[in-house]
Amino acid sequence: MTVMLNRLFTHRMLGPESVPPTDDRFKVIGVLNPGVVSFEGRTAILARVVQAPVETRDDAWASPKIGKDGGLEIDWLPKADVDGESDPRCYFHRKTGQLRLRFISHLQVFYSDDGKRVNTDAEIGKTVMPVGPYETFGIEDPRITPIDGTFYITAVAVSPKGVCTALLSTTNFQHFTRHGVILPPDNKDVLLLPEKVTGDYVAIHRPMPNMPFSPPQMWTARSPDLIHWGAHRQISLGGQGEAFQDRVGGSTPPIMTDRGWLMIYHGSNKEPGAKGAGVYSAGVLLLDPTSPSRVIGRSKEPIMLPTEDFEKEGFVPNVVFPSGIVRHGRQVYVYYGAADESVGVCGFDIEQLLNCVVEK
Ligand code: MAN
Repeated sequence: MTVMLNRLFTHRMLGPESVPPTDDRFKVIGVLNPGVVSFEGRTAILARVVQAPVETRDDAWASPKIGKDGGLEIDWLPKADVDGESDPRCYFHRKTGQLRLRFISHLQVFYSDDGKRVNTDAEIGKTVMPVGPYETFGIEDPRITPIDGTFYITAVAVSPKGVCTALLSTTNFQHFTRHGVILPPDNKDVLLLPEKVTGDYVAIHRPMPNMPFSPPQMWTARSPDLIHWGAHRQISLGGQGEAFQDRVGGSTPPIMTDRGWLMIYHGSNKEPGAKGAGVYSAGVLLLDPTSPSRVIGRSKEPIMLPTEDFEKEGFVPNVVFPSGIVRHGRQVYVYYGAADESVGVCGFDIEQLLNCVVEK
Protein backbone atom coordinates (compact mmCIF):
# COMPACT_ATOMS: atom_id res chain seq x y z
CA MET A 1 0.00 0.00 0.00
CA THR A 2 1.21 3.50 -0.78
CA VAL A 3 -0.09 6.81 0.47
CA MET A 4 -1.38 9.29 -2.14
CA LEU A 5 -0.76 12.59 -0.43
CA ASN A 6 1.87 14.40 1.63
CA ARG A 7 0.75 15.78 4.97
CA LEU A 8 1.64 19.48 5.49
CA PHE A 9 2.60 18.77 9.11
CA THR A 10 2.12 16.07 11.75
CA HIS A 11 2.22 16.46 15.56
CA ARG A 12 1.54 14.10 18.41
CA MET A 13 -0.80 16.22 20.54
CA LEU A 14 -2.09 14.17 23.49
CA GLY A 15 -1.34 10.80 25.06
CA PRO A 16 -1.77 8.76 28.26
CA GLU A 17 0.54 11.24 30.05
CA SER A 18 -1.89 14.12 29.38
CA VAL A 19 -4.46 13.30 32.12
CA PRO A 20 -4.48 11.47 35.46
CA PRO A 21 -6.82 8.47 35.96
CA THR A 22 -10.26 9.20 37.48
CA ASP A 23 -9.76 6.34 40.00
CA ASP A 24 -6.47 5.26 41.61
CA ARG A 25 -7.09 1.55 40.89
CA PHE A 26 -6.79 2.44 37.20
CA LYS A 27 -4.12 3.75 34.80
CA VAL A 28 -4.69 5.80 31.66
CA ILE A 29 -3.54 3.76 28.65
CA GLY A 30 -4.79 6.00 25.85
CA VAL A 31 -6.12 9.42 24.87
CA LEU A 32 -7.42 9.03 21.32
CA ASN A 33 -10.11 9.35 18.62
CA PRO A 34 -11.25 12.94 19.38
CA GLY A 35 -14.13 15.06 18.14
CA VAL A 36 -12.78 18.53 17.38
CA VAL A 37 -14.28 21.96 16.51
CA SER A 38 -13.37 25.65 16.50
CA PHE A 39 -14.80 27.25 19.65
CA GLU A 40 -14.51 30.88 20.77
CA GLY A 41 -11.24 31.50 18.89
CA ARG A 42 -9.64 28.27 20.13
CA THR A 43 -9.88 24.60 19.24
CA ALA A 44 -12.02 22.41 21.51
CA ILE A 45 -11.00 18.75 21.58
CA LEU A 46 -13.30 16.13 23.09
CA ALA A 47 -11.07 13.08 23.33
CA ARG A 48 -11.71 9.52 24.42
CA VAL A 49 -9.72 8.60 27.53
CA VAL A 50 -9.11 4.87 28.03
CA GLN A 51 -8.45 3.50 31.53
CA ALA A 52 -7.44 -0.05 32.47
CA PRO A 53 -7.20 -1.71 35.89
CA VAL A 54 -3.68 -1.69 37.42
CA GLU A 55 -4.07 -5.07 39.18
CA THR A 56 -3.43 -8.26 37.23
CA ARG A 57 -4.12 -11.87 38.29
CA ASP A 58 -2.57 -15.12 37.04
CA ASP A 59 -5.87 -16.95 36.59
CA ALA A 60 -8.27 -14.19 35.53
CA TRP A 61 -8.57 -11.21 33.16
CA ALA A 62 -9.72 -7.82 34.47
CA SER A 63 -12.70 -6.26 32.67
CA PRO A 64 -14.02 -2.92 33.97
CA LYS A 65 -17.58 -1.62 34.02
CA ILE A 66 -19.69 1.12 35.59
CA GLY A 67 -21.33 -0.26 38.74
CA LYS A 68 -24.82 0.44 40.12
CA ASP A 69 -23.57 3.47 42.10
CA GLY A 70 -22.00 5.01 38.96
CA GLY A 71 -18.40 4.23 40.03
CA LEU A 72 -15.86 1.98 38.29
CA GLU A 73 -15.96 -1.76 39.10
CA ILE A 74 -13.79 -4.65 37.91
CA ASP A 75 -15.10 -8.08 36.84
CA TRP A 76 -12.53 -10.92 36.94
CA LEU A 77 -13.04 -13.33 34.02
CA PRO A 78 -11.50 -16.83 34.49
CA LYS A 79 -8.75 -17.39 31.89
CA ALA A 80 -10.00 -20.98 31.45
CA ASP A 81 -13.31 -19.62 30.05
CA VAL A 82 -12.14 -16.57 28.18
CA ASP A 83 -9.68 -15.99 25.29
CA GLY A 84 -7.56 -12.96 26.09
CA GLU A 85 -4.83 -13.55 23.51
CA SER A 86 -6.50 -12.85 20.15
CA ASP A 87 -7.17 -9.10 20.26
CA PRO A 88 -5.45 -6.38 22.31
CA ARG A 89 -8.81 -4.62 22.83
CA CYS A 90 -11.12 -7.36 24.05
CA TYR A 91 -11.74 -10.81 25.50
CA PHE A 92 -13.90 -13.46 23.87
CA HIS A 93 -15.89 -16.00 25.90
CA ARG A 94 -14.79 -19.36 24.48
CA LYS A 95 -18.29 -20.96 24.58
CA THR A 96 -20.67 -18.06 23.90
CA GLY A 97 -18.33 -15.86 21.81
CA GLN A 98 -19.45 -12.89 23.93
CA LEU A 99 -17.14 -9.89 24.16
CA ARG A 100 -15.81 -7.89 27.09
CA LEU A 101 -13.37 -4.99 26.99
CA ARG A 102 -9.98 -4.78 28.72
CA PHE A 103 -10.60 -1.10 29.45
CA ILE A 104 -13.31 1.50 29.95
CA SER A 105 -13.51 4.87 28.18
CA HIS A 106 -14.89 8.30 29.05
CA LEU A 107 -14.67 11.67 27.31
CA GLN A 108 -12.42 14.59 28.24
CA VAL A 109 -12.38 18.20 26.99
CA PHE A 110 -9.03 19.84 26.08
CA TYR A 111 -8.40 23.23 24.50
CA SER A 112 -5.66 24.35 22.13
CA ASP A 113 -4.75 27.90 21.11
CA ASP A 114 -3.18 27.03 17.75
CA GLY A 115 -5.00 23.77 16.99
CA LYS A 116 -1.70 21.89 17.04
CA ARG A 117 -0.56 21.71 20.67
CA VAL A 118 -2.11 21.40 24.12
CA ASN A 119 0.43 23.20 26.25
CA THR A 120 -0.70 23.63 29.83
CA ASP A 121 -2.83 21.98 32.51
CA ALA A 122 -5.14 25.00 32.21
CA GLU A 123 -6.16 23.65 28.82
CA ILE A 124 -7.78 20.57 30.42
CA GLY A 125 -11.56 21.00 30.73
CA LYS A 126 -14.64 19.01 31.67
CA THR A 127 -14.77 15.19 32.07
CA VAL A 128 -17.84 13.31 30.74
CA MET A 129 -18.23 9.88 32.39
CA PRO A 130 -20.34 7.02 30.98
CA VAL A 131 -23.85 6.90 32.50
CA GLY A 132 -26.91 4.66 32.34
CA PRO A 133 -27.58 1.15 31.08
CA TYR A 134 -26.29 1.74 27.53
CA GLU A 135 -22.79 2.89 28.61
CA THR A 136 -21.89 0.27 31.25
CA PHE A 137 -18.71 -0.63 29.33
CA GLY A 138 -17.90 2.95 28.32
CA ILE A 139 -18.44 5.78 25.89
CA GLU A 140 -16.06 6.07 22.92
CA ASP A 141 -15.01 7.84 19.72
CA PRO A 142 -17.03 11.13 19.79
CA ARG A 143 -17.61 13.13 16.60
CA ILE A 144 -18.76 16.77 16.85
CA THR A 145 -20.84 18.74 14.32
CA PRO A 146 -21.88 22.37 14.86
CA ILE A 147 -25.53 22.82 13.82
CA ASP A 148 -27.23 26.22 14.28
CA GLY A 149 -24.95 27.29 17.13
CA THR A 150 -25.12 24.00 19.10
CA PHE A 151 -22.41 21.34 19.07
CA TYR A 152 -23.97 17.89 18.53
CA ILE A 153 -21.88 14.92 19.60
CA THR A 154 -22.41 11.36 18.41
CA ALA A 155 -20.56 8.80 20.52
CA VAL A 156 -20.31 5.02 20.75
CA ALA A 157 -22.15 3.67 23.81
CA VAL A 158 -20.92 0.19 24.79
CA SER A 159 -22.80 -2.13 27.17
CA PRO A 160 -24.14 -5.71 27.46
CA LYS A 161 -26.98 -4.40 25.26
CA GLY A 162 -24.50 -3.94 22.38
CA VAL A 163 -22.69 -1.12 20.63
CA CYS A 164 -25.12 1.79 20.08
CA THR A 165 -24.85 5.44 19.08
CA ALA A 166 -25.69 8.05 21.72
CA LEU A 167 -26.37 11.73 21.01
CA LEU A 168 -25.19 14.53 23.31
CA SER A 169 -25.09 18.28 22.80
CA THR A 170 -23.39 21.30 24.31
CA THR A 171 -23.10 25.01 23.62
CA ASN A 172 -20.14 25.69 25.93
CA PHE A 173 -18.19 22.42 26.59
CA GLN A 174 -19.09 22.85 30.29
CA HIS A 175 -22.60 21.39 30.34
CA PHE A 176 -23.59 18.43 28.20
CA THR A 177 -27.21 17.46 27.45
CA ARG A 178 -27.91 13.81 26.76
CA HIS A 179 -30.46 12.89 24.09
CA GLY A 180 -30.31 9.09 24.51
CA VAL A 181 -29.61 6.33 22.00
CA ILE A 182 -30.33 7.36 18.39
CA LEU A 183 -29.30 4.16 16.58
CA PRO A 184 -29.57 0.61 18.00
CA PRO A 185 -26.81 -2.06 18.04
CA ASP A 186 -24.48 -2.63 16.40
CA ASN A 187 -23.95 0.79 14.90
CA LYS A 188 -21.02 3.19 15.28
CA ASP A 189 -18.96 5.81 13.41
CA VAL A 190 -22.00 8.10 13.12
CA LEU A 191 -21.34 11.53 11.59
CA LEU A 192 -23.88 14.36 11.33
CA LEU A 193 -23.90 16.79 8.42
CA PRO A 194 -23.69 20.45 9.57
CA GLU A 195 -26.82 21.62 7.74
CA LYS A 196 -30.13 20.23 6.53
CA VAL A 197 -30.12 18.63 3.06
CA THR A 198 -33.37 19.06 1.08
CA GLY A 199 -35.23 19.68 4.36
CA ASP A 200 -33.77 16.90 6.56
CA TYR A 201 -30.87 16.40 8.92
CA VAL A 202 -28.54 13.72 7.56
CA ALA A 203 -26.32 11.18 9.34
CA ILE A 204 -23.68 8.85 7.97
CA HIS A 205 -23.79 5.60 9.95
CA ARG A 206 -22.21 2.16 9.90
CA PRO A 207 -24.37 -0.83 10.91
CA MET A 208 -22.36 -4.00 11.66
CA PRO A 209 -24.33 -6.94 10.26
CA ASN A 210 -24.29 -10.23 12.16
CA MET A 211 -25.18 -12.01 8.92
CA PRO A 212 -22.30 -10.85 6.74
CA PHE A 213 -23.67 -10.88 3.21
CA SER A 214 -21.25 -7.95 2.83
CA PRO A 215 -18.47 -6.48 4.95
CA PRO A 216 -19.72 -3.50 7.02
CA GLN A 217 -20.69 -0.55 4.80
CA MET A 218 -21.55 3.11 5.39
CA TRP A 219 -25.18 4.23 5.12
CA THR A 220 -27.03 7.55 5.21
CA ALA A 221 -30.17 8.25 7.26
CA ARG A 222 -32.48 11.26 7.42
CA SER A 223 -34.27 12.90 10.34
CA PRO A 224 -36.60 15.83 11.02
CA ASP A 225 -35.20 16.43 14.54
CA LEU A 226 -31.81 14.59 14.96
CA ILE A 227 -33.58 12.00 17.20
CA HIS A 228 -35.81 9.96 14.85
CA TRP A 229 -33.91 8.45 11.92
CA GLY A 230 -35.19 6.72 8.78
CA ALA A 231 -34.94 6.67 4.97
CA HIS A 232 -31.76 4.56 5.28
CA ARG A 233 -29.71 4.16 2.11
CA GLN A 234 -26.42 2.37 1.55
CA ILE A 235 -23.54 4.48 0.29
CA SER A 236 -22.44 2.69 -2.82
CA LEU A 237 -18.64 2.67 -2.65
CA GLY A 238 -18.18 0.27 -5.54
CA GLY A 239 -15.71 -2.24 -4.03
CA GLN A 240 -13.68 -1.96 -0.88
CA GLY A 241 -10.07 -1.90 -2.13
CA GLU A 242 -7.24 -3.77 -0.45
CA ALA A 243 -6.75 -1.17 2.33
CA PHE A 244 -10.41 -1.34 3.42
CA GLN A 245 -11.28 -4.98 2.80
CA ASP A 246 -12.31 -5.76 6.40
CA ARG A 247 -14.58 -2.77 7.03
CA VAL A 248 -15.15 0.89 6.26
CA GLY A 249 -16.60 3.58 8.51
CA GLY A 250 -17.07 7.33 8.46
CA SER A 251 -14.26 9.25 10.13
CA THR A 252 -14.68 13.05 9.99
CA PRO A 253 -18.05 14.87 9.80
CA PRO A 254 -18.55 15.97 6.16
CA ILE A 255 -17.64 19.53 5.17
CA MET A 256 -19.07 21.29 2.11
CA THR A 257 -16.70 22.10 -0.75
CA ASP A 258 -17.42 23.47 -4.23
CA ARG A 259 -17.38 19.84 -5.49
CA GLY A 260 -19.62 18.24 -2.84
CA TRP A 261 -19.44 16.90 0.72
CA LEU A 262 -15.84 15.99 1.56
CA MET A 263 -15.55 13.23 4.13
CA ILE A 264 -12.58 11.25 5.41
CA TYR A 265 -13.34 7.60 6.06
CA HIS A 266 -11.30 4.77 7.54
CA GLY A 267 -10.97 1.05 7.12
CA SER A 268 -8.82 -1.91 8.04
CA ASN A 269 -7.07 -4.40 5.79
CA LYS A 270 -7.53 -7.34 8.18
CA GLU A 271 -7.85 -10.68 6.40
CA PRO A 272 -10.94 -12.79 7.21
CA GLY A 273 -10.25 -14.89 10.33
CA ALA A 274 -6.88 -13.21 11.03
CA LYS A 275 -5.97 -12.23 14.60
CA GLY A 276 -5.51 -8.60 15.71
CA ALA A 277 -6.87 -5.41 14.19
CA GLY A 278 -5.12 -5.20 10.80
CA VAL A 279 -3.71 -1.89 9.50
CA TYR A 280 -6.13 1.05 9.88
CA SER A 281 -5.78 3.72 7.18
CA ALA A 282 -7.92 6.58 5.85
CA GLY A 283 -9.30 7.61 2.47
CA VAL A 284 -11.30 10.56 1.14
CA LEU A 285 -14.82 10.42 -0.22
CA LEU A 286 -16.86 13.03 -2.10
CA LEU A 287 -20.65 12.82 -1.68
CA ASP A 288 -23.43 14.43 -3.72
CA PRO A 289 -24.54 17.81 -2.20
CA THR A 290 -28.29 17.03 -2.28
CA SER A 291 -28.25 13.22 -2.23
CA PRO A 292 -25.33 12.27 0.07
CA SER A 293 -25.77 8.51 -0.36
CA ARG A 294 -24.50 9.02 -3.93
CA VAL A 295 -20.71 8.81 -4.21
CA ILE A 296 -19.24 11.34 -6.63
CA GLY A 297 -15.78 9.81 -6.22
CA ARG A 298 -13.16 8.58 -3.79
CA SER A 299 -9.42 8.27 -3.38
CA LYS A 300 -8.31 4.94 -4.76
CA GLU A 301 -5.41 4.66 -2.31
CA PRO A 302 -5.24 5.76 1.35
CA ILE A 303 -4.44 9.42 2.07
CA MET A 304 -3.19 8.46 5.54
CA LEU A 305 -1.33 5.29 6.54
CA PRO A 306 0.44 4.64 9.85
CA THR A 307 3.92 6.00 9.04
CA GLU A 308 5.11 7.89 12.17
CA ASP A 309 6.54 5.91 15.12
CA PHE A 310 3.60 6.94 17.37
CA GLU A 311 1.17 5.60 14.73
CA LYS A 312 3.04 2.32 14.14
CA GLU A 313 3.74 1.50 17.81
CA GLY A 314 1.29 1.64 20.71
CA PHE A 315 -1.64 -0.13 22.35
CA VAL A 316 -2.99 -1.27 18.94
CA PRO A 317 -0.07 -0.94 16.50
CA ASN A 318 -0.52 0.46 12.98
CA VAL A 319 -3.68 2.51 13.48
CA VAL A 320 -4.57 5.96 12.16
CA PHE A 321 -8.22 6.70 12.98
CA PRO A 322 -9.32 10.23 11.95
CA SER A 323 -12.31 11.60 13.86
CA GLY A 324 -12.12 15.41 13.72
CA ILE A 325 -11.58 18.04 11.02
CA VAL A 326 -11.29 21.83 11.28
CA ARG A 327 -11.03 24.16 8.28
CA HIS A 328 -8.30 26.83 8.37
CA GLY A 329 -8.62 28.82 5.14
CA ARG A 330 -7.44 26.59 2.29
CA GLN A 331 -6.21 23.90 4.68
CA VAL A 332 -7.84 21.39 7.00
CA TYR A 333 -6.37 20.13 10.24
CA VAL A 334 -7.27 16.46 10.68
CA TYR A 335 -7.32 15.03 14.22
CA TYR A 336 -6.90 11.30 14.67
CA GLY A 337 -6.24 8.48 17.08
CA ALA A 338 -2.76 6.97 16.63
CA ALA A 339 -2.14 3.32 17.61
CA ASP A 340 -5.20 3.61 19.94
CA GLU A 341 -2.93 5.47 22.37
CA SER A 342 -2.41 9.11 21.31
CA VAL A 343 -4.05 12.00 19.49
CA GLY A 344 -2.26 13.25 16.39
CA VAL A 345 -3.01 16.24 14.19
CA CYS A 346 -1.92 16.66 10.59
CA GLY A 347 -2.61 19.23 7.89
CA PHE A 348 -3.81 18.88 4.31
CA ASP A 349 -4.42 21.36 1.51
CA ILE A 350 -8.15 21.09 0.62
CA GLU A 351 -7.47 21.34 -3.13
CA GLN A 352 -4.92 18.52 -2.93
CA LEU A 353 -7.37 16.36 -0.96
CA LEU A 354 -10.00 16.91 -3.67
CA ASN A 355 -7.42 16.10 -6.35
CA CYS A 356 -7.03 12.60 -4.86
CA VAL A 357 -10.66 11.88 -5.64
CA VAL A 358 -11.23 9.79 -8.72
CA GLU A 359 -14.75 10.47 -9.99
CA LYS A 360 -16.95 7.43 -10.65
C1 MAN B 1 -12.39 0.12 16.13
C2 MAN B 1 -12.79 0.98 17.30
C3 MAN B 1 -11.92 2.23 17.38
C4 MAN B 1 -10.45 1.87 17.31
C5 MAN B 1 -10.17 1.03 16.07
C6 MAN B 1 -8.72 0.56 15.98
O1 MAN B 1 -12.80 0.71 14.94
O2 MAN B 1 -12.64 0.23 18.47
O3 MAN B 1 -12.18 2.85 18.61
O4 MAN B 1 -9.65 3.03 17.28
O5 MAN B 1 -11.01 -0.11 16.10
O6 MAN B 1 -8.40 -0.32 17.04
